[in-house]
Parts: sequence; C-alpha cells; structure tokens
Amino acid sequence: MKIGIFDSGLGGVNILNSIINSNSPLIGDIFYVADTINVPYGNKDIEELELIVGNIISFLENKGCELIISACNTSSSTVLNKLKQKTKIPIIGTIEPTINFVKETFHHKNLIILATKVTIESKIFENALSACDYNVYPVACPKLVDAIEFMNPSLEIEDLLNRYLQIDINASEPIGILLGCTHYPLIKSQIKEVASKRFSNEIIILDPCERISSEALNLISKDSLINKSKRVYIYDTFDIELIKKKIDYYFKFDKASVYFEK
Ligand code: DGN
Repeated sequence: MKIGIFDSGLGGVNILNSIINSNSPLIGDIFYVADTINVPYGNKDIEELELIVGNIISFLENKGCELIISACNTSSSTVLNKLKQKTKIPIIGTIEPTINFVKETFHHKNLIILATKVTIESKIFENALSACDYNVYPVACPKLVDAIEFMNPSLEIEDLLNRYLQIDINASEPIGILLGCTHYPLIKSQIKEVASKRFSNEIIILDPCERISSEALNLISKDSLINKSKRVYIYDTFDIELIKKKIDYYFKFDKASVYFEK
C-alpha cells in the first residue's frame, strides 16, 4: 500500500509521525509532500488553493498512492470536497476525524478553536461543534504558521499567542483548546502555558493528530496487509535541505527509513 500525505509545510509531519508510530502492518511506502513554497495556505484565496492542492494530489497519484491524506485543515475545510470528485483514489481530510475526536473526548462547554484565517472563515468547525452544544470561540491565527515554519524565536510565538487569546470567557470550568491547524501541535506546550496564564481555568489541549491518522488507517483494507518496513519519501516544493533541517529539529523517526528526495 502506498500512502500520500501533504501539507503546506511541516504541519502534516505531525500526522506522518502518528502514522509511523502507529505500528500498523498495513503500510508500505509513504510519500510526503511539504509545499513550503506556498506557505502559508491559510491566507490564500480559494481558487489559488484549489489549483495548488490539485497539483499535489496529481503528483501523489502519479507516485502510485492508493490513499491520500490531506494533512491540512485549510485545504480540508475548503477545496477538498471538490477535488475528491476529480479522483478515484480515496482522500481523507482532517475535519471529520477532528470533530469526532472533540465530541468523544471533550466533555465540558467552552471550546476555543485555533486555526488559520481560511479555516476559521469557512466556519466548518464552528458550525459543527456549536451544533454539539459547545460554546465555541473561533480564533484566526494568521501569523502563527509562518512563525512556526520559519522557527521564529519562541518569544515572538508567545506574543502572537497572547494577542490571539484575548477572549473573554466567563466560566470556572475547564477550557478546551482545539488545535485546528496541523502545525500547532509543534507549539502545544507553549499554547498551554500562555493560555494557563491568560485564564484561571484548567486548560485542556485537544490535539487530533492521532485520531486523524487512525481514521485514515481504518480506511486501508486488511487485504493489503504487507508487513514490510516503512519507507518514507519526503518531497519539498522549496528546499529539501531546509525541510530536512526542520524535520530533524522537531521529530525523531526511528520506526521508518526516511529519504529526502530532490
Ligand atoms: N497546516 C495547515 C492547516 O492545518 O491548516 C496550515 C498551513 C498554512 O500554510 N497555513
């Protein structure tokens, strides 16, 4: 089985990481496309996004992928449904698994959603989760992906988070913070730290990456059981040495052989 995964850069590597660590015997080769030249997706207009993401899907199809994971909330919340109709390969996005994850794991009322501008404007999480009776506080974080991707000093990230978390929530019960962008798990502890200073409530960080990867793996037919070691091929639309540096900084892959492809 060949699986394709893509995101505008590093964020989707969190999903890739969960898949590698899942110990699923169903996976053979994984192709990951980091579309760094187009970071950030979250500030682009929808037509442009459709074109960019459509090209990546074609690239992964040409590599022989039989399942594609859009490891990006920005494209999953906007252009993915349309693009799914243009291909016969199953493509799974982040939205449904994330909503399922929140409904099953978060049993309090107040829920902050942090995501890119495009994802927040789509209202996809806001509508689905308010319908489940959460008090939803959607927060667009337009500069956060750039700061993570270009490894800005952590003080700058803290400033941005302080700015984005200026929300009034009058309640004493725990507050959930949904990481509605696949880049945000990389700064999970900083988000918790800033939010814990900002609010006196207990903060529960909701990171759906494992759930997204497990729902994707559930789509793989048991017939394709191959039991071979995982090989991961990483591509970058900008600079392969740079993404290698960033991946080496944030992740440690010891359960797969990883190749950075030029
Ligand atoms: N990781 C993407 C997401 O989950 O929305 C954000 C990518 C971006 O370029 N903003």
